[in-house]
Amino acid sequence: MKKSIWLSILIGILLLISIAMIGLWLINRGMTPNEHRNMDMGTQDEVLVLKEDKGEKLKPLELPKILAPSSKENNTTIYDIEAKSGEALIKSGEKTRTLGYNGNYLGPVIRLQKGEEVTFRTKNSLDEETSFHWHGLVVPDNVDGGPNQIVQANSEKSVNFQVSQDAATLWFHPHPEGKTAKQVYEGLAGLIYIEDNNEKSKDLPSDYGKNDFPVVIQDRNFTADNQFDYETDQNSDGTQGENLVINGTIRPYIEVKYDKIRLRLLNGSNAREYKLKMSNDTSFTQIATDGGFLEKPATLKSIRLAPGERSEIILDVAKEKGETLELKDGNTNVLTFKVADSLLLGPPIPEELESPEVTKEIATDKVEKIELSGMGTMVRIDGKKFDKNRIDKVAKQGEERIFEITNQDDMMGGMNHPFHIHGTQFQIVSRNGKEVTENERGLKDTVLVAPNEKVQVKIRFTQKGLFVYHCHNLEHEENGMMGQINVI
Ligand SMILES: [Cu+2]
Repeated sequence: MKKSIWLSILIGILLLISIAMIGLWLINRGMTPNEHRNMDMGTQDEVLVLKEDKGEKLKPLELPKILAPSSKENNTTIYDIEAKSGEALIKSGEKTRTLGYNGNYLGPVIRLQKGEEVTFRTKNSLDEETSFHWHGLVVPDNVDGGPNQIVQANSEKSVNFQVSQDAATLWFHPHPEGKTAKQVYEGLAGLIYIEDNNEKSKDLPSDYGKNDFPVVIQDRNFTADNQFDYETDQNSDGTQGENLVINGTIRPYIEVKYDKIRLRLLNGSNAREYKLKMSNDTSFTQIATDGGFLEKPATLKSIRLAPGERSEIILDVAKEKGETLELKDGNTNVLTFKVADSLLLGPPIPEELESPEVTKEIATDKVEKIELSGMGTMVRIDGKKFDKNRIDKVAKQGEERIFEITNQDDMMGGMNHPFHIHGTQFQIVSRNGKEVTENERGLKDTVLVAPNEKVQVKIRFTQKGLFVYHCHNLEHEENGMMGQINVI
């Protein structure tokens, strides 16, 4: 009797072990080598280690053109923006087949004034659908360019809106469901600068390409004949490359002729995070986050940038005349500065930056929970994958609320998710109940949420319509880590 009970328990245990093993085998079958590496390490860090491409010579940093208006009709400034394919000399040797806006790779800088009315005449000259999304721009849903505003191949679409927000460094990129990650990887991304009177009154470095530089940081892989090969490099936990490409330049440098230079940093990578610092370990000054100026400048020795995030920093090189410095991510050089022997001196960085009109005070106890979870193809928001026919949340225009974003740890350790929401800017209240550091207190549209972290943000939708929110690890977005909020 006793013997048979023990026997059944033993058989039961063996059965459970074999079911678990079959389950693990099934999960493993669908994984790429990188995903296996992730499993071993428990994080997405260093899936591909960045290398500084010593085979390439130092080259001047490529500077995108400032987009000139095509015309002005009535009170509207009209800009033409075309998504097209091309080729660019990024790595020495053969040219790389690329995508770009109005050019071969990346896009121009679109400079807008607060209060101005603009029309973007967008044209899709690709052989597949795309969309034109203005990341961080506070506009109604029908001009936002999200996955519901597709522009078919070889067609055009005009959008018209009023620029209503304060000075900020925003960006634009495609957003078609299932094709965003590949189109961005191949080159579709550009910067938008919003300027206002407050910014002009602050006397900040603003001479484009002289003491005010766009810095679009991306990581890419190249085949032996210098091509991007998105399909092969694609990783369901975020596609990473081992070469850093800054504004389309490998190993870029800037000749610095001013004592203070402003860098408008954008992490335009699909999935890689950066922790940037100076080679001589000096501190720098952060003046802006995603959505505009900090109330007061913040002094930092390093800054973390997740995919989609922007940060404006000012370097003071007055003590480094004649020297060469680097902005680094770990041991890899991001950007080299050749500081001139004599420097033009600019005014000090102002102590107050933010426009007095910015109203961040949101008094509400209405908490809306958002739960991020999973890795690879298993990523979800609130347990669900994206369905463009489903509305996940509803908000009232003008209503204030707190979004409490959690990142559920899982058996594999979880992943960092940069959470982005369209059509508005928000303010981070706390991480795990603690106040955030001063450099995260500006307006944001993308916030990094680490495993087991709980981030509260204050949010108010001023624009109406159906907006998406998603993980800005673009492969997670493609894997369905996206939801929709209807603002009525
Ligand atoms: Cu994610």
